[in-house]
Amino acid sequence: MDDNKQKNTNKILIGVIAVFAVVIIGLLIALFKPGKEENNDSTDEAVTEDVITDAKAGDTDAQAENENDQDSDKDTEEDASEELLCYAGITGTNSWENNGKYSGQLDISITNKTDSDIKNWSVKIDIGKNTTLDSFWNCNTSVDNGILTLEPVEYNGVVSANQTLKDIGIIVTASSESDFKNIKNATLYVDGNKYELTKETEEEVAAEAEKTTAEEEETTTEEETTTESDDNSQKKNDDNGKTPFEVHGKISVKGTDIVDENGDKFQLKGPSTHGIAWFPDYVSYDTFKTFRDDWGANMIRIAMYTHENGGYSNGGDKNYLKGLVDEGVNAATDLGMYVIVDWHILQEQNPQVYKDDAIDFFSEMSEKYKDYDNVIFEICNEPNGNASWNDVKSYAEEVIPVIRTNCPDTIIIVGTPTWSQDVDIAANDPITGYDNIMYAAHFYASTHKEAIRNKVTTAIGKGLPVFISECSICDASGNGSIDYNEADAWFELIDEYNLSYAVWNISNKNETSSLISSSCNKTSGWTDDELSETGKWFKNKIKNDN
Ligand code: IDC
Repeated sequence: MDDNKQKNTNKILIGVIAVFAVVIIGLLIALFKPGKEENNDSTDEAVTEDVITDAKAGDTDAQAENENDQDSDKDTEEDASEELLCYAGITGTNSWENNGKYSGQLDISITNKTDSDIKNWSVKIDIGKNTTLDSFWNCNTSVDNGILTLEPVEYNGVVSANQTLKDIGIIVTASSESDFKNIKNATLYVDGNKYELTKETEEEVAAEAEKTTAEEEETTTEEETTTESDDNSQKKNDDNGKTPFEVHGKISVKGTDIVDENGDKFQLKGPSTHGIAWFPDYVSYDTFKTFRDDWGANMIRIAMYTHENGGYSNGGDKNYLKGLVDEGVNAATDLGMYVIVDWHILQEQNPQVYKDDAIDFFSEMSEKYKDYDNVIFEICNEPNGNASWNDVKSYAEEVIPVIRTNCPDTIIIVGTPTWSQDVDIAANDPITGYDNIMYAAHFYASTHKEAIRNKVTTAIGKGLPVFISECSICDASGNGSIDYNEADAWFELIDEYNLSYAVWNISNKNETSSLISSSCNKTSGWTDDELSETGKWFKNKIKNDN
């Protein structure tokens, strides 16, 4: 009896333990079920997705693994419907037929909607094996078997939290229009791995969607307000509530001064773009408007490089570049601002090198803008190296008459040797036979000091009209430190002689001369915090210097 009792007790105990064990195991399974895992690791996701892709492609191992794991399958379906937080975008902005082939410009952006910076990015684009890469900007490139890889240049290696990196562009030539149109996917990689970070839960997606809609609504309202204020601000930037052009009209050169249509001395002042092929996004109405309304600028200089970076005469896409110039001229004109079209020679040193192109270009520009009284032509940014004043002068004597055929009295700025410093030399032998010709003097205050100021005063003393069509307060590389004392000395001279000036440069490139902070991707409406040190200094200068 006792034995039986003992056996029964044991059976009950074993039963209880078994039930308990089943419950614990059940709980553990429920807790660690893959479906409940948080998908916060991009690498895991990429792997899951790869498995699916492989399975579709018929990889039996991957398929078996996949079929055995329904939950993981379900997860992936959910992942696919989730919005990516970080991704590369690609937009075609311009395309054209090119000798039986098809060329076009593609702008690439990288969006980072997370609170952490993205570093070591690269972007891969399947351009196809028959497509060639013609030019690119703000990125390094390599092409392997039809796959184009873009990598950062020294100043855009980080995509800051909650920012979109822009201004990366390429121009490609494809065999046909459809091949070109097929280039539509750009994939983001970080540290060499595909980067497809998605939101963690559906709730978050919903919350984000709600936020976006709210933001969109806000933006729409803002846009409405902007459009309204646009109408008013067409008339802004002058005491009379008129645009600079409405007040000053057609300008001309009298003695060493620029005078307005009333014959009053007038000073043009405003920023210069960086090379428009490098930073096309800043060639816009909104960008220029910010300079007009927030900075008090009455002029914009549009710098089109002729040599560097697939410049106009060095393999650049002429139609695309002329299109950008046109956008800039029209934006400035709509805003009632004066605008310089700058043939930005630099690395080729001598303007004679691309003279034929210059003649064609200015023939076309002067015809196109002959009725635009706000346009100024700058025919050779900075002759340098061995280019003598004789070279420059004889170049100018061929280009000026071409412009004069269409524009009898438009102001023309002629560059001078030694990176537009030798105005004193030009003053000894100026171009004769034409009115409204000015001569360029450029300075970068940390490098160019008293000696160059003396050249300017000497030239003016000899009656030469000087235009400071490019300047900054850092060194001649466009970078380095700012020399505020020399900058002040230059502006004393500018004020004393009523000199007009253009400030290098409208971009957020990570160099001292850029006016916009390199961490800011906005192309207009910058707060002071979003300006570089140089930007803050010049904003104050342009605004308060009357
Ligand atoms: C510089 C730009 C720099 C670019 C370089 C190309 O700031 O980002 O990489 O050109 O050569 C000039 C030129 C102007 C230069 C600038 C600074 O007119 O094109 O821009 N500078 O070096 N003259 C004196 C200085």
